[in-house]
Amino acid sequence: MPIKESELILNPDGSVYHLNLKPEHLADKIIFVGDQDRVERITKHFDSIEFTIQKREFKTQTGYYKGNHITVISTGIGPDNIDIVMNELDALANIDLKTRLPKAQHKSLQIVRVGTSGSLQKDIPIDSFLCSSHGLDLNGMLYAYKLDGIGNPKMEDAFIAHTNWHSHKSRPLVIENSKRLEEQFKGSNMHLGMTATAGGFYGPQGRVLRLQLQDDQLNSKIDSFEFQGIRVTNLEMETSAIYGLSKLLGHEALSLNAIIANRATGEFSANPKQIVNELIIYALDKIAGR
Ligand code: R1P
Repeated sequence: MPIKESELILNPDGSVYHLNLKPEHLADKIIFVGDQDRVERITKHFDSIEFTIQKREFKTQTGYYKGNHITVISTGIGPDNIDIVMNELDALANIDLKTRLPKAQHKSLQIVRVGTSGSLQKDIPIDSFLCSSHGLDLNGMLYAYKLDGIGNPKMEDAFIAHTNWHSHKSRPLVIENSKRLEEQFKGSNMHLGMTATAGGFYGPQGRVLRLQLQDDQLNSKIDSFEFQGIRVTNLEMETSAIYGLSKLLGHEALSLNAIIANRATGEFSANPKQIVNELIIYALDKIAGR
């Protein structure tokens, strides 16, 4: 049965609803950034740019970097936006938009997030790089989907017990990265750790302005959690959603983080743009095989 017009919404020009992209605009190698202004900070290094479009916070540019065909797209902030971006990118790759039927041949995309994040550990300082070995989902968006065993129930149970996780919140879910991409992007200056993905910036990440938290000790319990040598190193708002939907849709994903804050010491980078620019160069060099 073709997917109905109300479910897979296309614009009058045939592009997907939010991203405004057609299949020919998409490369197999994709870089996600949060901030729409970060797209050109990446593509200014490209040899050529063949396509640019923006709708809302979703800005896309596709071009070539040292012979590699790459799409850079801004996702905006949060797991709800990742749901939109991942589903629409997968539709471009794996659904025939004319017949509205899944294609016979599955195409796997390679997705690398180049984002910012706050460290939870004193020994992972500001202005460093971190690659997410796992996404620790604390926001629950993924529970809309049949999860088909993508989590790690033993680690999740240990985390729930360690943090005395409140039963009204969604069950934490641990999802692995693409080991192949981790191997490709690893480096001596790249920390590795489990990244917790929150569904908000303030309360959901333990920040207090004027509202009290359900558990004001949660961040310190998260940062003291350890399971088989794995600890939670940092907090941000997209990684677990990218890892989860990539696993379910058959894509490879890796999240790279520029650490711009340290929640354990209270420090914030004096020049966050610089460390993000350094991570951009690092990621592009790894794509180019350097
Ligand atoms: C919050 O300020 C935003 O910054 C981080 C968080 O994940 C969230 O999206 O990442 P980006 O700088 O990549 O957007």
